[in-house]
Amino acid sequence: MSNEKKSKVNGNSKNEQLEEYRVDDSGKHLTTNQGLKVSEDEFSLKAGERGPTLMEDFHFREKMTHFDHERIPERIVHARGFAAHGEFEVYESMKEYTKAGFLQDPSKKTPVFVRFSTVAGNRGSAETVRDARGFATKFYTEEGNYDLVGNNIPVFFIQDAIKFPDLVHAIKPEPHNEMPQAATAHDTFWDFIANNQESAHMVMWAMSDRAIPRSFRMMEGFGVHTFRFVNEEGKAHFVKFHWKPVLGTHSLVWDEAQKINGKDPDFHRRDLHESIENGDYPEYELGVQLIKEEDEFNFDFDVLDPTKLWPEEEVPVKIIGKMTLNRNVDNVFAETEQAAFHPGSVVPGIDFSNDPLLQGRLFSYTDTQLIRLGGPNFHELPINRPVCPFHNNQRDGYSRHTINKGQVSYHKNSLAQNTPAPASEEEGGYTHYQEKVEGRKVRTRSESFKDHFSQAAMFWNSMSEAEKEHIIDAFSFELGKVMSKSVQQQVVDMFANVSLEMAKGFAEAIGAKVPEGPGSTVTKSSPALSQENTVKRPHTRKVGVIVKSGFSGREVKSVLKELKEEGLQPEIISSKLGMLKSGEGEELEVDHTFLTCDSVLFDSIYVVGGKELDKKFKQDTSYFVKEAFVHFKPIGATHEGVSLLKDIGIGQCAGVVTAEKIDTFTSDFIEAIAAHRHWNREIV
Ligand code: HDE
Repeated sequence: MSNEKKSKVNGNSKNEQLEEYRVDDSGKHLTTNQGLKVSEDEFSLKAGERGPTLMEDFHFREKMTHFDHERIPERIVHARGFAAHGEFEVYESMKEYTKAGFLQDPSKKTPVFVRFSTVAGNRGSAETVRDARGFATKFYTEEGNYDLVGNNIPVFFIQDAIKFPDLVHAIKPEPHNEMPQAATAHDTFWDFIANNQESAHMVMWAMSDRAIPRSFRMMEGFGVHTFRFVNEEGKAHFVKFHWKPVLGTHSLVWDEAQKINGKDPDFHRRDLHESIENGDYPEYELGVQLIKEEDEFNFDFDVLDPTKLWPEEEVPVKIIGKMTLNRNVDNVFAETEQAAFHPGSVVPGIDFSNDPLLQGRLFSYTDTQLIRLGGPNFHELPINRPVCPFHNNQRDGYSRHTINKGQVSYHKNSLAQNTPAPASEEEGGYTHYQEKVEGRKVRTRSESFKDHFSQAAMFWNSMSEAEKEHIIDAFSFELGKVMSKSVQQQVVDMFANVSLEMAKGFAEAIGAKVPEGPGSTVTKSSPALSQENTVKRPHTRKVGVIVKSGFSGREVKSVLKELKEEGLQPEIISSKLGMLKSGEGEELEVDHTFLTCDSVLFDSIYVVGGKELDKKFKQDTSYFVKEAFVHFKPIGATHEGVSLLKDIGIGQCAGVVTAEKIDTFTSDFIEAIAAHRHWNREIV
């Protein structure tokens, strides 16, 4: 490895390992896969200038055959995903709870690879659809790979893995016409929901703003299931995992989300990719909720039920470490697409619970890779290789890379002194937590899993007024697209058990029979569930700055400088690309025209204007500002922008910051941007 390369990859064991596989083709001769230099790559070998192509043309055949096989099956769920590399560090030793090596030493950095995804859409689908998001993390630890394969919603639709194929069949485009793509707004999904009422709690999350995140960088992650932490002494705690984004948890509004899907179907991956390229590394803190084994039955939910969360006010989230994503992949297929996650990839100190959803997942993930990645050797793909050595007696199969030496490939043996040999617990061998289990073989569900509505009601009770309104609108949209009146009514009646007020709200909107009650008696709420209570920071927010030549140069430049210093990203929008000249002669480069970007792609709009504003400029500005206004975004205006805003009909109101002179404008505007959205706005 060259010194330059070494310094780039040093200190991150996964990156060092990947370096061995990286190939730089630039500046090289073109060869076949056998290494033969190719002299011609544009014309196939023919019998005569105008004659047929010859079978003998091995270069043509190799090139075409490879091309013909370039696609692999996409993931049946979570097909649309985007990933990045990074590292994880624990804040303090978790020795008291777990012996997991990567959770012991705050000075140790563990390489990670995280793949975010939507669930329902296919690999080419748009990204800001209403859906849960996958949040799958592979920790490359010294004890083997640990995969935390989570979602951005802490509960799941179903309680038993055997129902997963039914759920997914219902969510996916309907089989007779393959519509709609990446959407739950159709009959089969809602028919499934109404007839599988354990889904109520997750549906509440899916209809909430959580299902349309602003960015992968601004959403929480959850392990969903209850796992076990086991310490050196063999003592176990039930544990739930949380990822808390340092930038807070923020969402789009539905109208905006739908428009982004057209304007930039890559919105979320672009955001992640650009942030990392800009050095604004996404950060998430790892939190754990811990319940003692002896307290298993002390709650009003069953800890094994994946449709239940543990309210943070009852079981606090202990923040134990931080993950930083600091490197984009080199090749999306090789890394993101070939990454194989599996909730069963654990390390000593982390174990499972009997959650029947988790138990089924432990089967499904290896099975799916066998078809997707074409055989049993997918663990050898560079992205999936552990950074620690691995040895066993598994051999052969499609695409085997390792060359296992020697005559022995079985255990027990004497010819290789009975190696590779199992390791004792002291030597790091994984031992399963010795939970006592006994029971009859039954196909049934525990009574303790049968309350489907209390936590759904708690979720509703915890929402702010704006969030409640969004949930009613989401149900009204989704059910408004359902053709079957019967399914619509079944859903209305089902969700009357969560909140009568809510069910009435959307029943009216879709012309269904308004339910009469009795409704829910649950009054509990969990403030941690509302995004109103999240962290609010202006960092990395995109500000679309609408400017024209003749603008007030010095002042505007100082606003832009201040915004940048505070970590915001102002981007200049005007009628044409090129340079703008201020009244004082300063120059400003235009990043986008009104055509190449859109209001929905920014977190806020700052109207500056300039001299001699023509009708078209005013119309375009008006469109951008009005869109931002109805999406409750902060809007700023200075100089000529102030009167432009007045002409558009936008006066003083929440989140609109104007100033003839810039005095305190920038700090007020930044504060408005940090607030994310301003719901207290009369939209007429
Ligand atoms: Fe998955 N899930 N899942 N899932 N899941 C897959 O594995 C499955 C569930 C999750 O970025 C598949 O490699 C079953 C819950 C993520 O590569 C498949 C059940 C949670 C990803 C599969 C569940 C998840 C997957 C498809 C019910 C949150 C993407 C491709 C028992 C805790 C990982 C693949 C990536 C992917 C099965 C439910 C998260 C088919 C059977 C609950 C983030 O194996």
